[in-house]
Order: sequence, then C-alpha cells, then structure tokens
Amino acid sequence: MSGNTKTLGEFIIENQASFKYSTGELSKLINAIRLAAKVVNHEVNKAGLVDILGASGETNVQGEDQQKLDVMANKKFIQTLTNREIVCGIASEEEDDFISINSLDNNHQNKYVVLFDPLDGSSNIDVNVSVGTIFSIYRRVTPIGTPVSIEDFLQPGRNQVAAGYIVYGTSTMLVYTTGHGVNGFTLNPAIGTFYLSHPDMRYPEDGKIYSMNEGNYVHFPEGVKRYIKYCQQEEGDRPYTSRYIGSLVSDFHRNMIKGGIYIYPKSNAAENGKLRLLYECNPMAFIAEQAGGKASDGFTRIMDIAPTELHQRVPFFCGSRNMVTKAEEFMQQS
Ligand code: P6P
Repeated sequence: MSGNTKTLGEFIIENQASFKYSTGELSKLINAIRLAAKVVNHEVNKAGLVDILGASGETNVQGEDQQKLDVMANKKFIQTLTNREIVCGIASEEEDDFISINSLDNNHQNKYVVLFDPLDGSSNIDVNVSVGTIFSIYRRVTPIGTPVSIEDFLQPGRNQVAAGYIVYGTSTMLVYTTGHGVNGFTLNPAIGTFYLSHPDMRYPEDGKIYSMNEGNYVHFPEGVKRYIKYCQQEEGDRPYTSRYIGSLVSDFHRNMIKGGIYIYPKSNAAENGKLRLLYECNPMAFIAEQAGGKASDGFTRIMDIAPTELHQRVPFFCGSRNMVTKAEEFMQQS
C-alpha cells in the first residue's frame, strides 16, 4: 500500500459524522468487527496446518455439521461484540436463539443488535476455497432500559444502519456500508491493517455472469429454468458465463466487481430456498442496493420482507440491476 492509502480506522473517523446516530457508536461497532475479522482470518489461513479442519462433531440449528472454524468464528465475533458496551443483542446462524447482552450498569443501555453468519460457505473450508463472514446491524426498537426482545431482530432489512462482509480469499477484504455507498478494505496481514483499496464500489448495471447451483435444475421454478435458457441463448451479448463458487460472499464479491447475478431460488428440495433472510440476504441486499444493484426474492424487494422468525429462509436473486429485473420478468410469467 502506498504511504497515502487510507486505513479503515482513518476512514471511520472521517465518515462518522455521516452516521445518523452517535458518531462514536459506529466506530465501536466496526472496530469490534475489524478485530474479530483479523482473528478469524488468522485461523482460516492456518487451518490447513493444524487439526482444526473437519466437523466439531456438533450440528447447528440448521442441522448442518458445524466445522470447527465455524465454532471458533462464532465465539470470536460474540466475544468481541460483547466487550464493546454498545450491543444489546446478538443473533447468529450458529445459535438457536438470540443472545441478550446487558450493559455494564445493568440498565440495558446498549442500543444496537448485530446479526451475523460467522463463516458462510464453511463446507468449502476443507477444500481451500474462500469463505466469508456476513453481518447486519440495527438499532433496537424496544425501549432502552429493557432487555432486548425478538422484535429487535425481526426488523425489515430497510431498517439496517450498517451491513458488510469479510471475504477470506486470496486476500482478505472487509466490505461494508452505513447507507452512504459501499467501500472495500484490504488487509495487509504483515501489519494487521485494513487499507481502503476499493472506494465507492458500484455494481455494474449489466453483467455476463450468472451464479447458481444448476445441479438443482429439475427442481427449480419454471421462471428460473426459462431465465437459465435465456442466459445460454446465442443472441446479442449472450451466452453468459456460469460461475458458482458455492460461497455466497465470494460469488457476490466477484459479481459486484465484474457484473453478474446470484440466484438461490426455492425448489422442491427447499421450499423457501436455502439462504437466511436476516443474516445473509438482508445484509447482502443492503450492500447491493447501496452499490446500485438489486435484490429480491424473485417478486418482492428483499429489504421490504417482514421477517417472521430468526432463521427463516427466502429465495434470493441479487446482483446487477438489469439482470435481476430480467430474471424477475421470467418469474412473473410463470
Ligand atoms: P449449495 C453456503 O452453505 C451457502 O449458504 C452459500 O454461501 C452458498 O452460495 C450456498 O449455501 C451453496 O449451497 O446448495 O449450492 O451447496
């Protein structure tokens, strides 16, 4: 990094005035996530060297085998967020229920709830493919001074005050928004500092990449099948290229840089799709929209969906605005 490249810490201070709530609070939140990201990054990068690979022998609320790194990442994010005197509640893909966090004065004065998927794409860990952390931040809606409750977590995505992801790839990046655009920071592991490497990230309006697990083709809704055939037709700038890493953060990140669409639809095997609304779809939708992209369930804007339960799943269409609109047209025909 050149000497004048801005660090994440400098960026937060420069921009905290634009955060519509107490300026210091955003810094504390992002700094907690920054610290946890560095620790998880260290563990992910050395996973092949120590016996941390493989399942921990436990399963999470989704019934999925928990990889040991999942468990470590979950604990690390909970620990760093708990220590910051700003969070009153945490929800995680790896926790059955939300966790209530009281303030040091025991008067429940903390104002924010954080929801996260600590290590998304964890099935890729053993094969050395990039994985990621996804986080979503809201202000509580129940009265300060009372314990946090489920209503504080079941807010529509449009209420988010911040959202982001960390992608542990060929380099480790932290990408986030507070509602004023999207900025990407790359970690210099030699000194443990994130530098502003991708200022004002924009989703190209069009793209030529479509990302989905076509192995489920026979189970897809007719509209998705028709959209896939549209992508494969010899016409104009088509056929498009199919790219699917099997790690949402990685597929999303590539598509935001190059242009593209990610689709995880419902199917006969997954009646609401696979991705979770609160800590995968909403934060990625916030980032996508802030970068000029689009995110829906094929019919309804993701961030307008009223959540009903902590781990609910929704179909997910996300990416370049014009590609998502075209896919929605096929969905609305069926
Ligand atoms: P499938 C990882 O488990 C994940 O939640 C996303 O990161 C990824 O895009 C998707 O599921 C992969 O699911 O069914 O294609 O293996």
